[in-house]
This record gives sequence, C-alpha cells and structure tokens, in this order.
Amino acid sequence: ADYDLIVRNAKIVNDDRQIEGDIAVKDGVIAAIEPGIKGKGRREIDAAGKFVLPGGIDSHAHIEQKSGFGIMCADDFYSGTVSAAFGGTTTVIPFAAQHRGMSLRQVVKDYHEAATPKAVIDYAFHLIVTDPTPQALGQDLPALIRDGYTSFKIYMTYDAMKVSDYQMLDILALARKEGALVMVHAENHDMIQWLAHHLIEQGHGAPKFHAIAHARVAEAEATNRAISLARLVDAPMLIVHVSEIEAIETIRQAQKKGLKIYGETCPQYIALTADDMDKPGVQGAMWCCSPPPRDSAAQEAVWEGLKDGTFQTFSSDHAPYQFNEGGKIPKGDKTTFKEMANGVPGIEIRLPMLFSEGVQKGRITMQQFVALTSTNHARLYGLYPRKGTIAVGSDADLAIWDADKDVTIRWKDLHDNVGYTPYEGREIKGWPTVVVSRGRIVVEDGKLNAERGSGQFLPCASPDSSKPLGQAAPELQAMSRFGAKPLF
Ligand code: DUC
Ligand code: ZN
Ligand code: ZN
Ligand code: ZN
Repeated sequence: ADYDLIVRNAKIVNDDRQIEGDIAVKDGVIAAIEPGIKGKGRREIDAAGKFVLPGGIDSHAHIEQKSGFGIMCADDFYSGTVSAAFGGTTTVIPFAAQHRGMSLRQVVKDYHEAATPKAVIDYAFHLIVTDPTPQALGQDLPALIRDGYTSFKIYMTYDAMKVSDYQMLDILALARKEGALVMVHAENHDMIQWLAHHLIEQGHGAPKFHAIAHARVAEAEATNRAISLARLVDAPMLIVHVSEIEAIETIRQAQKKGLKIYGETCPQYIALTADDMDKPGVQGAMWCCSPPPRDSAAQEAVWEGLKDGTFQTFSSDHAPYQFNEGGKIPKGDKTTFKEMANGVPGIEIRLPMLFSEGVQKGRITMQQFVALTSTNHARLYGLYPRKGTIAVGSDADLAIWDADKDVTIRWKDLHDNVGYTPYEGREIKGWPTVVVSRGRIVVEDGKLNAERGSGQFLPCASPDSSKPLGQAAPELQAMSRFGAKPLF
C-alpha cells in the first residue's frame, strides 16, 4: 500500500475553512490532502456524509491528581485518556500539580511515571505552582519551561493552593521572562471564606450553598485583580473556567485594550445552573464545581463570549470524583459544601455537548467549533501546527464526526471511572464514530483499539501567546529615569 490510512470523501473542517477531499496518512503524519487521492491505503475509510475534524485538544483536565484536600481523582491516565478518545479528543493537557513543600522537578517526574505506561492518546503537562520558592522561581521553573512545560496554573483561592498577589507578581514576571503562559483560577478567597463561615455557622452546609458562598462578585473581583497584576508587569494571562457575566465583560474589555488576556470556559457553564445543586441531602454535590454554574443569563453571556471570541478555548475541566465517602463526599451524608471535592467530569462529552448546543442550534459555526475545541488550544500552548489542524505534515489526529447521530447521555455508555455524569439523560445530536491518533484508529464503532501507554508526551514550545506586549505599567517604564535598575 502507498499509505497506512486514507480517509476518503471527507468534509474536512479546519478553524479557517471547510474543504472536500481525501486525507492520506503515512507514519502517523498527514501525507496528502486532495480530492481523489490516487494511491491505496492499507486501511481505507469512507467518510462520505461525515465531517472530519482535527482531534480535540483538552487543555484543562485533572487526571490522576490529588485535590488540595488530598482527594484522589477517579480517573487515572488510562481511564481518563480512554474517555477522552471516545469523545473525539486526541490530546490532553492535564496538570502536574505541586503541593506545598514539593519540588517541581519531582512532581513532573511523578506525573510522567503515572502517565507513561497508561495514556492512550498524546499529552503535555501544565504545572500547578503553589509554592514559588526561590529554588522554584530561580532554577526549577526556568529549566522546566525549556524542557517543554510552558504553562502553569495558579490559584487565588483554596487555603492549600492559593498564592498571594505578591507571589502572583513573582510568577508572572518569571513567566514573562522565560516565555510561559500563566493560567489563573480567579475567585476572591476571603469573600468565599467569609460567606462559607456564616453559612456553616447557621447549619447551612447543603450543596446548594456552595453556589451562594462562591458568589459571582468573588469571581468578578478576582478576575479584575488578576488582569491588573498582569498589566503591572506586562505578562499575558489566561483566565480559566470562567462562569459569569461580569468576569466575561472584564476579559472582553481587557482584550479591547489590546492586552494579551485570554479566556477559557467549560461545558458546565453552558449546560448546568446552580439549581442543579438543589437536591435532597448531599445529592447536589454531583453538580458541585468551582466556580459554580450560575443561571440562564450567565449561560447566555458565556455563549456571547464563545461567539465573539472573548473565549479562545472550551475545555472540560474534567475533575472526576466518585460519589462516595472518600471521594466527592468525604464524610458521606455529613459532608458540607466546604468539604465536597470540587469539580465535575466532562472529558468525553466536551465536544459532543458544544457541537449539539452550539453548532446544531446555530450559535457557533463549524469553524468556531474547531477553533474552540482544538486549534486554539494548540496555538495557545505551543503545540501548533503539530496538533490542532488537518494539514500536510501535522500529526494525523482526526475525529470523524457523525452530525446526525442522536445520543442520550448515560454514564454507563461513557468510559470514565466516575460512576455518574451530571448530564445523565440529556439528549444531544452528533458524536464521533472513528477517532484517529497519529494515524492509529483508536476508537471505531464504539470499540477501543489502543494499547496502554501508546500515547506520547508532547513537549510544548514557548508559545507566542506568552510573549509580552513590551509595555509594562508606566511606573515600571519610568524607573530608569529615576536611576532605578529596570525590573525586566
Ligand atoms: N478548579 C479547577 O480547575 N477544577 C476543579 C475545581 C477548581 O477549583
Ligand atoms: Zn480552578
Ligand atoms: Zn460568624
Ligand atoms: Zn480544573
């Protein structure tokens, strides 16, 4: 055969256009794209009537990670990546999470040891930085950035994770200098703590109070503060899991000023509301994540942000916990909202949910869908053009998409290890039928065909998204005028 694989008669969708033709694959890479490719493939697939998309890239997922409270995720690198693949995702960027006192070098080593034997699709890592010691800032982070870990997440809340504004400036200045993109969990810690304290004191520990404690203004304030910190030192920044109206507007205004501020949102903010947590006993914990889902007005604002480009990425924020003691509800029935594990699963439904609610309902175009689920992730995190596009020379990562397939979401049909889905019973339209990772058919007709450990680690380049504008706050620019040594 001339090629390993040929996908024929495809409606090939990239973030900028759609064309018809065949895709030929050799040695894991796309070798040709044209109508009626002459040669023969060892395997041929007729994609007539289907879309062929770049495989999804999920740049926000928690896999085999311990939460701030020490609760282990339900998915390891096998179940997590298998579940991703069944939903059309061929690259994940989970977190290598530092807990305080740990060396970042050791953290990265540990996550590689976990992922290498298990992942079935390709992966990179973001770092979670909770302990920006002189060793971390001076040695470990610069070296890790050069080794391909070019993005890190920091938290403005959670006692065990949060960094101070001062530490954020240290991290932002370092990222600016070394070429990494900083991702921020933006919620005002003290507002949440204060509200939670008073709610718990009154005996209101039920899950629905989680959405009260995590008030909208806590997200709005922290988003504005994070962007202000980024402005001071002229460092780009991405705000993750954005849920509410004012934060979206703040990000939009920053972008209008020409600042390199990026935004991410997730399935839970288009498909859930705070009312989902209003269930008897602790049942509502199944829908608990941070920031919490809000209301239908916030959902509309999230759609506006997806439509007008305020959001670059639509990620799952897959944070899988089983609904049992030691998992989602550490103390069983007695668990208060403060103790529940934070996060919902969504790695498998991410593309289908956005396709069904977005493309099928005319809210976003096919091109926007591809940008939001794949291309922009590759660009933002230094994986483009190897990933995120169907182009000659790119990895053959493809999702063959049946737009007419009716699916009722049932946890028993998903492939994660969580035991429930917050979207049980939802009817959606569109699902991938064949998923290809570096030319290997990893999913076909509901069956997995991938070896444990066949996914590869992807070192990320220092992305353009992380390059500073070259205009720090005027006071920093003026320092040298007064004889002070410039900070950068
Ligand atoms: N932040 C996340 O990114 N995921 C789950 C919970 C959280 O606070
Ligand atoms: Zn977060
Ligand atoms: Zn009190
Ligand atoms: Zn997350």
